[in-house]
Parts: sequence; C-alpha cells; structure tokens
Amino acid sequence: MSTLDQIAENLMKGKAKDVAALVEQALKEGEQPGNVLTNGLLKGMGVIGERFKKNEVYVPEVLIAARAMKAGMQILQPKLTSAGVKPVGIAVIGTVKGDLHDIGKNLVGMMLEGGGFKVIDIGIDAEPQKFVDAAIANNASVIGVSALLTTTMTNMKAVVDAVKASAIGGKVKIMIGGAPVTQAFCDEIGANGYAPDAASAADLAKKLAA
Ligand code: B1M
Repeated sequence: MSTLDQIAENLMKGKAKDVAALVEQALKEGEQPGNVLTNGLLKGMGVIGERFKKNEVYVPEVLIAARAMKAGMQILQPKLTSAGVKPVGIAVIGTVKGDLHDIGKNLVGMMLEGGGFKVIDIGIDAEPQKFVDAAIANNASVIGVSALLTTTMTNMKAVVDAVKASAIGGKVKIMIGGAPVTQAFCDEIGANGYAPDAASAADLAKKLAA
C-alpha cells in the first residue's frame, strides 16, 4: 500500500500519531504537499464523511478521524503554505445569538477543514454583526450558521439580513443547519443553502464557494 493510502487508512481509524509520522514519511519520499493533502488526508476524511452520512459511522468516529486529520495537518500546513497551496475556500462558522450548543457546529468545522477549507470559528451566542465582521476580516466565501433551539433558529434571519445589508451582501454565501432547521426554513429566511449534517455541510460549502 502506498504511503498516501496508508495516511488515508490510518486517518479513518483515528490513529493520530501514525498519520503524523506517515505525513512526514510521504514528504521525505518526495511527495508534493498538495498531493499529500488531497490523496492522503482529504481522501480519508472524505470516506469518513460519506460513511457518516450513511450512518455507518457516528460522531465519536468522526471526532477521532478529525483529530488524526489535525495531527497530519500540523506537519503539512507549513509545507502547504510555502508551496503556495491555497485552501478551497474560507468559511466563518458560529452558533446564533442566544444559543450555546456547539458540538454540531464544531463537527461542521472539522468536516469543512477535512474538505480543504480554512475555518474561522466565531463560537457560540454570536451576534449577527460578528458573522459579518469575521467574514469581511477574513475574506470569507461562506458563512455557516448553526442553531439547535426552535427559539434561536429565528435569529438566523437576522444573520442573513445583516450580511445582505453589508458590503459583502450577495458575495458571501450563507449556509445554515442544526437539528430544528429545514430546507423550507432556509428558503423562508433567504439563506443560500441548508445541510442536514456535517458531511453534507462540507459538500454544500464546496458548491457555494465554487
Ligand atoms: Co440542549 N437542547 N439545551 N444542551 N441539548 C437540545 C437541542 C434539545 C433537543 C433537548 C431536548 O429537549 N430533547 C432541546 C431543544 C428543544 C427545542 O428547541 N426544540 C434543548 C434545550 C431545551 C436546551 C436548554 C434550553 C435546556 C435548559 O436550560 N432548559 C438549554 C439552552 C441553552 C442555550 O443554548 N441557550 C440547553 C443546554 C444544553 C447544554 C449546554 C447542557 C448542552 C450543550 C453543550 C454543547 O453544545 N457544548 C446541550 C446538549 C448537549 C443537548 C443535546 C442533548 C445534544 C445536542 C448535540 O450536541 N447533539 C440536545 C438533544 C439531542 O439532540 N439529542 C439538546 C449532537 C450534535 C452532533 O448534533 O448539534 O444536531 P447537532 O448537529 C448535527 C446537525 O444538526 C448538523 O450537523 C451536526 C452533525 O451532523 N448541524 C449543521 C449542526 N449545525 C450545523 C450547521 C450547518 C450544517 C449542519 O451549516 C452551517
């Protein structure tokens, strides 16, 4: 099995130390950093994402795979930067005002990173303007808004309205998600997309950022 395939396999098993060592090995073998990212780390994370969507793996497996991805990225990131490899997009993510739930949002962040995005996480209980400011400051292509309560999902409209009224209105795309959120609600508030789970969120972000 090639070193890149071993990276993907070990990432899927959540073996963080092995993934880091294999990334070092691949680079020593002369693999290009972008190739290690695409055909090693992202390949493994992509498989985990698909399995998660089909309920073949669950939150804990995704979390340990994401941890292994991070371990590999720590080795790879400086090489990617010096090789001029750009992220597929920049995503600002956060949980809406009044809402303290962040487990799903964090998972979305990990899947976005696994999909090649640079992720700026503005945290929980985030005011609409905080999404706008972070998107402007980081030149984001996508804003991801999470809500877990029926009482706070209504605050998503305030984020959509604040973005539309700002200088980046119409340029940056807004995607929403969280247990009570639906496609119908997304259409109602004028967001650009809805994803039911973290893996679908990464797929959607890629489409929106393209
Ligand atoms: Co809260 N809570 N909670 N809670 N809590 C729920 C959501 C609830 C359904 C429990 C229940 O009553 N059965 C209920 C909401 C009812 C409703 O509104 N319909 C509820 C309530 C009522 C409350 C409080 C009001 C309780 C109280 O104080 N009386 C309070 C509110 C606090 C606040 O936010 N202001 C509260 C507090 C808390 C804790 C702080 C104790 C804790 C949160 C800890 C944390 O997040 N750090 C907590 C927890 C853990 C839950 C449950 C048990 C689990 C939520 C979770 O993390 N799920 C939850 C019940 C449940 O879901 N079984 C519940 C796992 C996570 C991976 O799933 O977040 O759905 P989820 O994310 C998924 C998708 O939704 C999607 O992808 C993720 C992964 O596939 N997704 C996105 C999420 N964000 C996305 C964004 C996207 C795309 C997809 O694009 C941007």
